[in-house]
Amino acid sequence: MTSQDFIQKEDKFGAHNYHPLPVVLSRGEGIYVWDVEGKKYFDFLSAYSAVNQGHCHPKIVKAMVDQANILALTSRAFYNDCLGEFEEYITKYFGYDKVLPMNTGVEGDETALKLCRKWAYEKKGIPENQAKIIVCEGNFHGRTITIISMSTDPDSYKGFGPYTPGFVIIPYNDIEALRKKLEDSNIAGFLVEPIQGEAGVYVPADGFLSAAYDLCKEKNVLFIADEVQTGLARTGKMIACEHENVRPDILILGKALSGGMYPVSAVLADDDIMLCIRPGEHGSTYGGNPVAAKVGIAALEVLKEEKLAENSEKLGKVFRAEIQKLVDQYEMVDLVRGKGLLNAIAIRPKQRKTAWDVCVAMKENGLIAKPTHEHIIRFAPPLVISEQQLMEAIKIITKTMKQFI
Ligand code: IF1
Repeated sequence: MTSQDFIQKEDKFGAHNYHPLPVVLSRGEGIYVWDVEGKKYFDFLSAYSAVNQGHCHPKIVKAMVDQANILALTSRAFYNDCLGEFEEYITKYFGYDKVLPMNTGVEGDETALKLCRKWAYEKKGIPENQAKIIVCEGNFHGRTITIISMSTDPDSYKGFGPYTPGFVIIPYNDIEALRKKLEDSNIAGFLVEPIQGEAGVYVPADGFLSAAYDLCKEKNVLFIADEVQTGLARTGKMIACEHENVRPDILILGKALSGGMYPVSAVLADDDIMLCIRPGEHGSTYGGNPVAAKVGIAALEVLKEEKLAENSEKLGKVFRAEIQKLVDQYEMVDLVRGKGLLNAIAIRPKQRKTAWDVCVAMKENGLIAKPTHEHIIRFAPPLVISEQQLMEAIKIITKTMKQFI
């Protein structure tokens, strides 16, 4: 079967909820993927930062396969001999009292919202059903009905109402707006992405996160960080909040917590918050299963053993400096922004050419990335990339941009 055949099959039998780049992948290793015709690509999406450790990392594969051969799923109706080890490992790793394991990122966000509301009623004393949570314009936290209820992107929410109430939306990166909304004594939490991914890798002003955290503390409001995409070494620190020495009250992790092997997410908090949820009040069939526990430990170990935060920090600077040369040189390349190896290039559309056309051309040249909005391309390679490989990839990006000039 050719790429076209595979594409047609998906088109015929699958729901049309995606519009993928026309490339059909069948193999991955480290920073590379291969299509069904055998062509090799640099992967500059990394499954939206789920494969920070690189495709099919041998250590993570081994953890998964070994455990899958022993015991894969027990449900949480019984204990298993892997979960406690994972819980101890991840809580010590990030410095929290407790963890609540789930599977997908959006489940992590939902869990954090439930925790926050429960804490608000039990600890803060907000009257029943009155708790509100502040969120930001341009947010992306997933696809469930509650999560899209806080979205400001019509593609995400339109046609899916009625919506879950209890959210207050402020502009991202607007500390004064936050200060104002925090005057309401029914505010329980502030949910924020340290860098907005879907909005186009939008980095807030230096000091925004720490100022927001301080304001939350003043008002006894929980600071909740969605680090599903920004966490786990992607931005040059283990979590992006570290750039501003902020320790979130509730920390949400996902994606690279499995290195792309398997859906593993986690919510971390201290006892005062986490113990507000009691037996029977929250959970998941698969959350915290033995395979997820082993995969999660291996994925976290790889980040430290291979110093991926340091590599991300260092090569992110190289990437932005190199792309800045294109910005200075070519009118079409508007700007580059990001932190660590989470970056985006904005292009000025030319002769009706969009970021999509640039991504198709880059694919032809051997590098795959994804547009977000009309004119922004996200660049997020696996963090195991070397400087030499990065320079090769930049050559492909440069060559492609030149084709459009
Ligand atoms: C898709 C974007 C990225 C996330 C944050 C929670 C979740 C995500 C900060 C939910 C998921 C994804 C999912 C993917 C597209 C994507 C995305 F372009 F939409 F914004 F990464 F940049 N919090 N992000 O970024 O995690 O439930 O999917 O595991 O196809 O929807 P999930």
